[in-house]
Amino acid sequence: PQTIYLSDYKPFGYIVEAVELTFRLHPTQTRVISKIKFSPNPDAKDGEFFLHGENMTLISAKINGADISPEISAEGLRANAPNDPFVWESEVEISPETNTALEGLYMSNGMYCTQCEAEGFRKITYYPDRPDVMSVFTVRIESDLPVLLSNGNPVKMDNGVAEWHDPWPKPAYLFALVAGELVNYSGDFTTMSGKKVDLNIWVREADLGKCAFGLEALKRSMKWDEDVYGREYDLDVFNIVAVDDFNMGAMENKGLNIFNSSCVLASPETSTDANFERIEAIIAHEYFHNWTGNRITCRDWFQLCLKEGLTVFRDQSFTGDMRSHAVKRIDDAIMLRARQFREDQGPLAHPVRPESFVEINNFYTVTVYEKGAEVIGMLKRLVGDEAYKKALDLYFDRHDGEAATIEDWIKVFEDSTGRDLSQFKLWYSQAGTPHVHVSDSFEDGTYALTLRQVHKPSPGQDTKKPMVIPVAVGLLSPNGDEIVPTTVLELTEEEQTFTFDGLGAKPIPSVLRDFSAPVVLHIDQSDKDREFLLAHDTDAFNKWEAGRTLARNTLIDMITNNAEPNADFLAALESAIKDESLEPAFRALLLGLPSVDDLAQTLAGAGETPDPWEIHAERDRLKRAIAEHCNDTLADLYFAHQVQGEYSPDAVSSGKRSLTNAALAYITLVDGGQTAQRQFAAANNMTQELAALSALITIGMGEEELTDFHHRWQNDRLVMDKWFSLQTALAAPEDASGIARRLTEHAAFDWKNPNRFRSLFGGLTSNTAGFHNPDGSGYALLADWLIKLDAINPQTTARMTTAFDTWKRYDAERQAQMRGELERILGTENLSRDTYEMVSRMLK
Ligand code: B3K
Ligand code: ZN
Repeated sequence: PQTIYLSDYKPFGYIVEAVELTFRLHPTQTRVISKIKFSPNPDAKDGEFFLHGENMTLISAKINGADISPEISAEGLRANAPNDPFVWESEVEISPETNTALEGLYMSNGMYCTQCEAEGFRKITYYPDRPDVMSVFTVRIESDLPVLLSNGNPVKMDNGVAEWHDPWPKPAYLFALVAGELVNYSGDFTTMSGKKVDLNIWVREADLGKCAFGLEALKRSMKWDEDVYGREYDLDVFNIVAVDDFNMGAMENKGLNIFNSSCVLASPETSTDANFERIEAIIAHEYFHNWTGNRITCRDWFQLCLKEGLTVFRDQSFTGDMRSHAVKRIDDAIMLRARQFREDQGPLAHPVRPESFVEINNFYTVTVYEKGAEVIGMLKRLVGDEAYKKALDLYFDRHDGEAATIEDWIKVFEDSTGRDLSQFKLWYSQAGTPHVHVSDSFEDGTYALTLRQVHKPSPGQDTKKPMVIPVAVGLLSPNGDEIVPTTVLELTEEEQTFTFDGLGAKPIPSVLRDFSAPVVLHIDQSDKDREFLLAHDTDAFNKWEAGRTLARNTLIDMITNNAEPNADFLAALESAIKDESLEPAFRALLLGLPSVDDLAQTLAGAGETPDPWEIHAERDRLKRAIAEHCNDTLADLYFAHQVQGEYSPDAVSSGKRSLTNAALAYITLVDGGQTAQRQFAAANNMTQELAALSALITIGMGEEELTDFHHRWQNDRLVMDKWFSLQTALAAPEDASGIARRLTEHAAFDWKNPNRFRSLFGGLTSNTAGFHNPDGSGYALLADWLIKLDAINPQTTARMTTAFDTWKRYDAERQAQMRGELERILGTENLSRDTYEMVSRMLK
């Protein structure tokens, strides 16, 4: 397979003035007729006329009305084109029903839908399928299906024919088409300039009762983007469609967002608080793309973080504003460390802006998205809120309607602040998680903090330069007062010392407040200091972090030295969770422990060989110790914070539920399951039901409840996904792979549906100890199924191979087994390019 390099970028030889498409829909013989006005691009030297096109039959091709016979390959077609403006016409035939890759035009439960990002449009018709080619699209759909949708505004709706026009020039990856027997849940929004926009969520009739929350979330997003970024919506309608078969979460197609049904449909009975929050965030994310992604898009796919990092940053701020900034920041840090630091630690590490790829779909990663968002957060922290706002206004002004680059983005900040950001730009090109080592001293009233940055090698990058790292710091006096409020230290050299004068006593430092940079912090603080910070830090993130570090330290001590759980930690935790001045959601986070994978990452980072079974056992031992030590407190919390009355997914109620359910998980370890059984029986919403069921499964009970759950929910596919994932995710280490294998034989295991496949196997691979069964059964089972899935759906397969990306962490036997499975996958005949690239990178 061919590797594409950022350094090879060349503009396309032609400008696309306008595109007219006609679709005659048919399950296996859809005709796509295109009429496209091209003119030579004065900015391009190479005028070759090459159009991408895959998996289609060319029926006819014309230039300026005359038939031509282009040269056709597996990737597209080449023709001789005039040096003047001309009209290209073609007709192709494609087969949506047999398109199991779910890329291009495909069918899901009788409905037609599309997914074009990144390079799916080339499976629909011949076209320059690259993001820097932007044009105005008019689309005509011919079909007997009642609902026919495309981008932009509706022009005409007759029986069997619909016409749509999108006035905003866009790249082909934002094209979308939907046709089906759908109904709409509708509403409207009046924009800041007084324009009324029709809003619709299109679903199958049975799902109409699950749309209300999504529509309200959409309205909140539209309002927030006006209030906070000054961005107004720009079409008469905004449509969202829910699809059951979808490779990812959702897609920001202009005016026609397509969503995995799991990321938009919600009801109290079927969705958890976490589902509601995630749905709100994804709706916001896709909506925010209208400006950061659609109005301003990417010049090429290497610039993916330009739209994704920024849009994630925006959706994170939105969630913070809607709910709690402290809780959101902690959630994001947990997720970044669990997934992005893990990626950075292994063979798949790559810069936020990669420099080469084989299959771009493999680079929709936590590094591009979440680390990309962190980079923007750092930029904002360095320049300040006002300057950030000014820079963003300039960005929208200067680049509206363009396909931009990271250079353009950085330049906007340089021009509006006068700052030189060339060193900051290293965040886009250097892979890996920086480590920051902190030491301190105190003399004559002066406190000195010395920060040193260390960069480990990553694939293709042996040595690295010092980066700009914003380290937010505050100082507390030994009596608990904050004597130096948060200030941002800019670490730009390998080592720097920062001093604070006029202090009466040696302060206790609170370093990397609000998780101000995506780095691993090494600071030699005593347990006493951490307990002090847990009790007194004014920064919510570091307050939580102090508790988390204490938990991590005692766990590492238990794992490596067979130590007893640290009694001081248990006492400090108990007093923190009792503190009624802290919001319940925050206290729930304090009760969470680092995951098995997280601890394995920590041990591997320290040069040790983690054993997931041992980690799991010690983590269980600490959980029991907490449950016993805090027994009465947990019971008090559980009863005192129960939410009464009708279910509402708001932040306050869901925060209370997360606290009572965190307590329930501990209570269940010592009460034989009776509280959980009672909660399960009484639950009137999925949050309470699932938390109780999870607690029971974790102690090896819940068999009856699982049967009952299955019985009640067998006709709800989203709830059944939970049923599958719960069992594999929570199974005991020695049972997990056997349970997973048994579930693959269940009649409801529809492996071709990505949600169902991910629920079973995503559950298994999230069960770190279960997946890493020393007998290799977890590895073999996953590899068998990935090989099977690759033949029909490369994208989802390639993504799930990342379960193996930690293979080098483990002992020789586990390594050999995992490597063996990776080699078996790589040796599969007709392996997809997607999976080939992922597995070969992991084996390198
Ligand atoms: N832009 C899409 C992701 C497309 C993934 C293609 N493999 C969703 C999002 O980030 O909003
Ligand atoms: Zn996105």
